[in-house]
Amino acid sequence: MTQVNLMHIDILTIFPDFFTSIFATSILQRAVANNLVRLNTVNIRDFAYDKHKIVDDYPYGGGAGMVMKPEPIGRAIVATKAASANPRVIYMSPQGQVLTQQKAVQLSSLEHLIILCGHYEGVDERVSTLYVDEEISIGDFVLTGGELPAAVLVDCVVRLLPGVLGSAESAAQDSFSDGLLEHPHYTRPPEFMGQMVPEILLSGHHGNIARWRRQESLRRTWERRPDLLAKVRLSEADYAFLDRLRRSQERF
Ligand code: 9D3
Repeated sequence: MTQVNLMHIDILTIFPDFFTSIFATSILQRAVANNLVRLNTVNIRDFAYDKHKIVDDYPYGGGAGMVMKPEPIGRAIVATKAASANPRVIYMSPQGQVLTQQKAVQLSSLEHLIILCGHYEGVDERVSTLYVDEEISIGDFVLTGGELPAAVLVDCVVRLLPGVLGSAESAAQDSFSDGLLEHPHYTRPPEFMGQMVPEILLSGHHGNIARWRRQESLRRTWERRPDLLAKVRLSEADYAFLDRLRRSQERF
């Protein structure tokens, strides 16, 4: 069988070891073994040419913390870019656009991602200006560096590549794909610590089960993430169910 879609991902970091166990785990490892993706780390320190391999320096203008020097990162990016015709350079940064499923889907069609992880206070701004195509954040909370965000992005993108998930796990049915939270899941035993599996799931009536699941999805989204409801396309039956939910709520 011929391989047509091999995504290439390079991660530029001063902590390459961070990614060893992540890349060696379950789905990512299988994707690499099946030649669906090439995952590679590039140690930015290898591109520091002074004898102490210094990658950071004090900020111009003063202030706390250190800034990553532009030269080693610049060299690392130029060397990594040379490996393909069409690389996309992404800088994991608290100042970036917040990652969404839609963004992950877009990135999953590219052939070469170069992901730059910052540390300390971040990288010299000229690196962004000269080499970075886009900056991505994973949310409004403070981490110590870009490595965890890079791992999150890789996981999120790689699972979308054709052939990575089995048809059972298929990414097309993801909750964030249809915009609603998922319905609850149950497995055996039918009773656990006095808690029963909902009768309808044991009924074998596929029509009723599908309707129940849809309604539980709507209920959870309405209760936990009402912001998502505003963005999804709903059927008449969905609206009718949500109306009933709202009215039952008003009575208490
Ligand atoms: C709050 C002042 N600075 C920290 C002492 C700013 C700062 C610099 C560097 C805050 C965080 C970081 C390191 N974070 C990342 O590199 C990062 C990140 C994050 O912290 N949250 C969400 N997404 C991302 S992507 C990269």
